[in-house]
Amino acid sequence: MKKTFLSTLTLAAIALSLPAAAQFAKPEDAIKYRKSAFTLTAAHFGRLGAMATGKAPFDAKVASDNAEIVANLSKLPWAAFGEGTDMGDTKAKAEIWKQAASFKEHSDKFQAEAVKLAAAAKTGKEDAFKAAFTATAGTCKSCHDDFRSK
Ligand code: ASC
Repeated sequence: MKKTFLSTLTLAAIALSLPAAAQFAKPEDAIKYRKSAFTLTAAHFGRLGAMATGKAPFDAKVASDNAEIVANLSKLPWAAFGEGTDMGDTKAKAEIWKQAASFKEHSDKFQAEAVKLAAAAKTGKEDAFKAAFTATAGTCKSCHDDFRSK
């Protein structure tokens, strides 16, 4: 049991540190991976959004659980934006690779705000949750504005 858990952790650590090219056999695989990660992120972020905008009642446990998932998912897509993954079934703009430092800043900002959102949700305070949700949603939007085609 313990050994399995440690192996899983080791594998996860390796997966997060491997260069993108080593993780994905084909560019389509990388594109599919990052789109899957964003699909999951949107689903869990959407549950938070429903509560943040009053479309669903605030439930501290649901908020905390989903925000934790978003914070974890926020780490995943970036390794799948390697060279050669700009073409295909993707809305990714060429600017991602042309302005790589700016794209990295945007992705770092999202990850940082997602961690703060998870922390805010954990307090169980609705106001703190809503403020952190708004801040995080702003990082989604600004990256989409610059780096995702309509
Ligand atoms: C969501 C979602 C996004 C972001 C973005 C925030 O719920 O799916 O892409 O929020 O709309 O502006």
